[in-house]
Amino acid sequence: MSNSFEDALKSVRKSAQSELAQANTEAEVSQLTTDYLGRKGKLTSLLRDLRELPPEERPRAGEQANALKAELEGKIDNLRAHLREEAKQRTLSRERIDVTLPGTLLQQGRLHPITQVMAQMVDIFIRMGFQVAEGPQVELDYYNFEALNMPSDHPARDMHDTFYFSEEILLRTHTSPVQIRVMESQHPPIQIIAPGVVYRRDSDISHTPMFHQVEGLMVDEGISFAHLKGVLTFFVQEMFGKGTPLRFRPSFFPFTEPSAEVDIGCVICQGKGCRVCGGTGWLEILGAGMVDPDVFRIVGYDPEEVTGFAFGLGIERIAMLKFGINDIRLFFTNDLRFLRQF
Ligand code: 2NL
Repeated sequence: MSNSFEDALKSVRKSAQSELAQANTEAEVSQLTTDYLGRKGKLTSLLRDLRELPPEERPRAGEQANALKAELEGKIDNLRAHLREEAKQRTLSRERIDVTLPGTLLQQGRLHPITQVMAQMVDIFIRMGFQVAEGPQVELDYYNFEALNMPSDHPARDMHDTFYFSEEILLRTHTSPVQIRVMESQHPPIQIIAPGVVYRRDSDISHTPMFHQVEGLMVDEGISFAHLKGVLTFFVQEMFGKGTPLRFRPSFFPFTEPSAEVDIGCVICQGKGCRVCGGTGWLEILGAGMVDPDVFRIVGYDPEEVTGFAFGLGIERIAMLKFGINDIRLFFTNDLRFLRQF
C-alpha cells in the first residue's frame, strides 16, 4: 500500500485527536465535525482519494480509512455527550432551589374593630328575629327630622350638629330615616334593625364627625314596654356577658313617649365606682322608648291599632367599653399598631 496514503491517515488522526482534546464547547465540536467529516472535510477528501490508488491497495486502505472514520465519529459522539452533561450540571448547580428556605409571609388582613362589634350586634338581633334594613347616607331633611317629630324650629335639632348640602339635603345624623322609609313602604308587623354610618359636626376625645349606629324598631298590635325591656335585656346579656346588670332611667326623645336611657353596671369597676363611670357604677349605653303616636300618623299607621318600640345606640361607644379604649379617634387614624390588636 502507498506509504503516502497511510501517512496521510496517520497525520489526520493525530491532528483530529489533538484538536478534539482541546474542544471545550459543543460549538467547537460541531466545527471539528465539519472540518474532518463534512463534505469538504479532511478525512472525507482522503476517502475520495481512494479512487486514485492502485486497485490492489484499495481494500486495505479503504478498511483503514473507514476504521478511522468510525473512530472519529465515536470520539465526537462521546465528547458531545460529555460536554452536554457538563453544561447540564453547571445549570443545575447555578439554578439550585433550596426548598427548605422559609417562604415569604403574606400579610393577613382582618375586620376593623367597629365592623366586628357591628357584626356581633347584628347577629344578636337576627337571633331575636330582626331583619336588617339599609338606606341612603345622604338624606332629606324630611326623613332625618320632620318625620321624626322634629320640625325645623325644634330645639332637639341643635343637638344634632348637622352637615347640610342645602336646606333640604343633609348627611343623616342617625339611622332613624331608614326606619321611617321602611314604615312608609311596609305594613306592620315590622321588626328591623338599621345599622350604619352617621354624621355629626363634632370632634373630640369621644366624638368623631363620622360614627356608627344601630337602631331598632318593632311595630305590631300589642307591642309594649315589656317587649322593649325583654329585647334589650337579652341584647345586654349577649353583648356584655350573662348577669350584666342593667337599669332603665326615664328620659326624653322627640320621637318616643315614654322614653328611657339604659345603663349597664360599669364593665371597668363592676359597679364600685371609677373614673370611667364617673363614680356612679353605671354606664349609659343606649336610648329607647315607645314610638310616639305622631310618628305613626306621619308614616300612615293608626296609633289606635298598632304600637311599637324603638331604640338607638352608638357602636363606637360599645366598642370602647368592650375593648377598654379611651379615645374614639383611634378607630379612624388607621394606625396598624392599634388595628392589629383586634
Ligand atoms: C340614642 C337614642 C333613639 C330612637 C332612637 C326611633 C326611630 C323611629 C321612631 C322612634 Cl323611626 N324612635 N329611634 C328612639 C329612641 C332613642 O336613640 O341615644 N341613640 C344613640
